Amino acid sequence: MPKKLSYFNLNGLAEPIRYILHYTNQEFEDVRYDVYSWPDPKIKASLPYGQFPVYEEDGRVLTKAWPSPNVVPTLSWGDFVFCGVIEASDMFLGIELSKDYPAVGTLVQHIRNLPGVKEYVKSIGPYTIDLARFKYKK
Ligand SMILES: N[C@@H](CCC(=O)N[C@@H](CS)C(=O)NCC(=O)O)C(=O)O
Repeated sequence: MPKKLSYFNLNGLAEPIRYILHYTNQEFEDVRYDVYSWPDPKIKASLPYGQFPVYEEDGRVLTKAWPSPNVVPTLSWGDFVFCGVIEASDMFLGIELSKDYPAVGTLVQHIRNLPGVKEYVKSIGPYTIDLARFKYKK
């Protein structure tokens, strides 16, 4: 069952999906586009709604929705999405939300330390963003 997730080389909307796929030990192609050279008109035109993330499995294309398995009894896909929102907010806004909201930090750390996720997080290292290099304007 070939699986493919396409997004920018950033955490953003794709990272919770990556976490879930790593945590559930699923092999997938992690396709990443350079955010600083976006938009690529050819690739943008090939996307169902002109936007990422796009998830493909067995020829089926899923976009504008996130895979939503109930991952384990104590964690839902919403926890993963929430973790991704916090991480992306921290990166884009240059803040550390968990400093003011320790419970948030506990959940984020819990997810980042899950088997599969932990090794993935270590392998990619921290994300950074330089907003001044963005070419894309809506
Ligand atoms: N509501 C949409 C949001 C998608 C979205 O905003 N994607 C952004 C990246 S986070 C994107 O592809 N931006 C590039 C563009 O619009 O050309 C969804 O959930 O798929």
